[in-house]
Amino acid sequence: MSDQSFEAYCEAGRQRALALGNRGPATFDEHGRLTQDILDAYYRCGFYVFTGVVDADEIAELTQEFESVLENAPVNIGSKVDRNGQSVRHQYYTLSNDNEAVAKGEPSVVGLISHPLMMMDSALRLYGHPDLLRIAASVHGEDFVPFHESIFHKGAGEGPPTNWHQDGRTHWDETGRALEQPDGTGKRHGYNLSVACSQCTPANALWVVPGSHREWCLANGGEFPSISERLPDAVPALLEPGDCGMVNRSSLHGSYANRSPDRRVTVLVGYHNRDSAIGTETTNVHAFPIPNKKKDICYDENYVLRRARMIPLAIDARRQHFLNETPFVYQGTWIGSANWNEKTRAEIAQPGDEYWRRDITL
Ligand SMILES: O=C(O)CCC(=O)C(=O)O
Repeated sequence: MSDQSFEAYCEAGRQRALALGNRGPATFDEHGRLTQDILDAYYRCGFYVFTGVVDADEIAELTQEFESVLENAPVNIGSKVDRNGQSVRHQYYTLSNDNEAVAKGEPSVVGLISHPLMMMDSALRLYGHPDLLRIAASVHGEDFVPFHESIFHKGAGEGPPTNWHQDGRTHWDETGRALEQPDGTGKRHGYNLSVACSQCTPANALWVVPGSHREWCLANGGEFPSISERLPDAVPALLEPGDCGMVNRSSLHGSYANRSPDRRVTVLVGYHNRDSAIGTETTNVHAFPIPNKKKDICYDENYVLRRARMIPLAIDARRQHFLNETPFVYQGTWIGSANWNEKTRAEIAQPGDEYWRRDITL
């Protein structure tokens, strides 16, 4: 299809997105819970865009730290050094190797960075952001637990596509209907919340099919569409820096290759409902340096509570940095010290026992 028709598709998608009624500031009631109109729109559409959640100074800190992490990416798959010849500190980069470019000595493209809480203090602090945690408590209950974190990087003109998919793999009935109820109760797959560090336009954004979270495409021998298909009902999650796109992991979502002149950087965090995690048997695809492996697992309480510790640790790291902010009070339980200091920094990064080894795929 021509560029012109992609532009037209993008423009139509923008109009559809703005007409859905699922975007605006995060507003909370007197108990600190999201107002019902927001929850209703989220449950109806399977995603919601919160505008203006993270302030510009914090986005600047995130972006600055992200740039140095990006600079330290392996120059090509398997390299131990970055493009400046410096040793690579972490092996958490998902790269696409274009063989022709590699033959010419050009660096690979970084599409995804996993486990930013260990690489960027600004990401750890973001993870303890009071409004993000109020949103989590509103959707998943006060004792919500972690999911997984990463940073999507769709470089200008070179960002790789993300195939259409639904992440949720467990909480469907045998016919492929979601166990999650229309009011958000029941066993569920949680959400991915993308915090925008750059502008997310139709050309570089994550796209979502509204209402698709009720039915599993893979049930009864079904398949996900190819990302070469421009789905007629899909809409882009349009974000300005500081906005957050919350996408039910059961929704069909994906992103087209970014051929636009604007790069996209979105920090992805997420949380789960505790009862949907503990005791669930599934296939974990996140508790690896990069998402290229899987293992069958049943999440026991110890696993979940050790991972849940990252929430109060992040709140404490944030409290030490943003002295004038009222910290969120987490009502869940966890195992381990929740004081952020050099000892706990070393504990969460202990080789072979890093915190992300207990990421929770549902
Ligand atoms: O942001 C993107 O392009 C993809 C995000 C995604 O696939 C996910 O959150 O599962």
